Amino acid sequence: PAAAVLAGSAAEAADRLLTRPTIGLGDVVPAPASVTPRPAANFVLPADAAVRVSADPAARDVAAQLAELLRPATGLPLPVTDLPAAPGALVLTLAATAPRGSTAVREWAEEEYRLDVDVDAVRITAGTANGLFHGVQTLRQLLPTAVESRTPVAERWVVPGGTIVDRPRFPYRGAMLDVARHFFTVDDVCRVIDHLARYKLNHLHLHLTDDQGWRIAVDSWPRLTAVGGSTGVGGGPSAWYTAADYRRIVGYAARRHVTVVPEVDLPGHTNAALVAYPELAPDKVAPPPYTGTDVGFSYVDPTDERTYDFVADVLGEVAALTPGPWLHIGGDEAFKVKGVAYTGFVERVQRIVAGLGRTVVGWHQIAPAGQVDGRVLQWWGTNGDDPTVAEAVRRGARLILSPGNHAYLDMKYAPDTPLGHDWAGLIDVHRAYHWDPATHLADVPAEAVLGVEAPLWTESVTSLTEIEFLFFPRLPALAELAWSAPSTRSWTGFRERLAGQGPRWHAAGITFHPSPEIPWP
Ligand code: TNX
Repeated sequence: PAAAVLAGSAAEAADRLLTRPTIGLGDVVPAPASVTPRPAANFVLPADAAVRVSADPAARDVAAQLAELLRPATGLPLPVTDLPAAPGALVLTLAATAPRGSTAVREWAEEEYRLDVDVDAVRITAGTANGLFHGVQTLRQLLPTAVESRTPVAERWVVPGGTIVDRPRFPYRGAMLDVARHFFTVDDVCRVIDHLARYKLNHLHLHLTDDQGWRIAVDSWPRLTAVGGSTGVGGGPSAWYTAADYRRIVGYAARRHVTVVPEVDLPGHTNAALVAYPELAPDKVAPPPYTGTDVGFSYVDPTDERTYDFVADVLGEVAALTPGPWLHIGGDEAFKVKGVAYTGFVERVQRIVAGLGRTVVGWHQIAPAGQVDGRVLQWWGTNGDDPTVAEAVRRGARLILSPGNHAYLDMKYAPDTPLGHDWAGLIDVHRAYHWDPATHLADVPAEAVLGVEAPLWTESVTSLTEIEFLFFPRLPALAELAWSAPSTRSWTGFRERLAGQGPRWHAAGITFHPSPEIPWP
């Protein structure tokens, strides 16, 4: 009997050793709000694990996505079934009132979730489906790196025990993709959406129109794409999104709790539209198609009523295809439309957007135009002392911060890295990470800041691989600024946590810049 006891405890000890996770509960990007490890409560995914979920269609879909995420690498069936839970399960609960284990009735913050890892189950609880979705992204990072494999791997699927309670600092967390300078297919855009979702970003801004190309079909002005969509930087090819393509993007994003923000850039950056419809041009003469990379030379005629018919038709059709609340009207670098001609134009366009029941977003150049309810300025400056923008905020504008010298993903990492520009400086990972969105702009209160967006202009970017090289590892840095409270994060900790993402990107086939600032394993 003594030998049997000994053998038993040796087996148990060996088992405990195997069950030890390689990842700590706090090794998550972006950093969670609160992390309470329970080392005795590690969970191992059993072969008969099922995903149990509240009987709500949006919650069920998150559960289905969790199963889809885990099946390729684990090779397990992972059926998705309704609650109540059985042992060994992954449990997703939509709790309108109080989370498990709490006595007081508690309000869930927007997008908040709670993740409880115990020996018998992993439970994700949230007030809304987007909270459950974010919890799933956290769980994904707590599983062994091999979870990123597209084919089955022999692995003990250990999750470190304990509790995470997590919520975002800012409600708007996004990235922008310029599909006008170079076009990217629906599949490319969907993969970009996956990258956003992984790091809890919830907005994708599509820069749909520019001098070099018009990329969204508009039924009432068909030459915009037929003619205006036939060029890009450096030449062709002819490419744009049909209404069906765009709906596919919007639907794919919605399933991942990402809102699409469409931009129609006005009154400048419009050469492609003028080639298609010379009646919109100030001299009524079609300019030659433009395939270079200069800015600021083109504009639609702000003195012609036909221009406003065009704007109303285009924004009306784009709004009809877009479930989200935002319509981005551009407004940047219209150097040839000055003073009241410019502010008058922007004010009319803002009223058109308001008339469509949508919220205006514009680059911060629209600041001098009159306030319209709820409008949002996307600030892309490089000097945080901007009295014109501060004044617009005093008149009621809100802000999305995309400082050119911290958040512009088309800037180079370092002098010797390929791809990108340097007009706003070089942006290594530390520079992307080292600023505070709440205090970045002088004389602007933190409450005016809706969040952060990382734009990727694509004059020099031609493929998904190149997008990924510029995104990773800076996009997760900006995602952490937007999600995590300053008290939960530091550069030192971020470097370590980010390092752990490298092998995951490698396993998932994601290209990244192996920045020398990060201690990659
Ligand atoms: C400025 S930033 C632009 C874009 C260019 C970008 C290149 C902004 C609102 N406008 O048209 O693509 O610089 O970095």
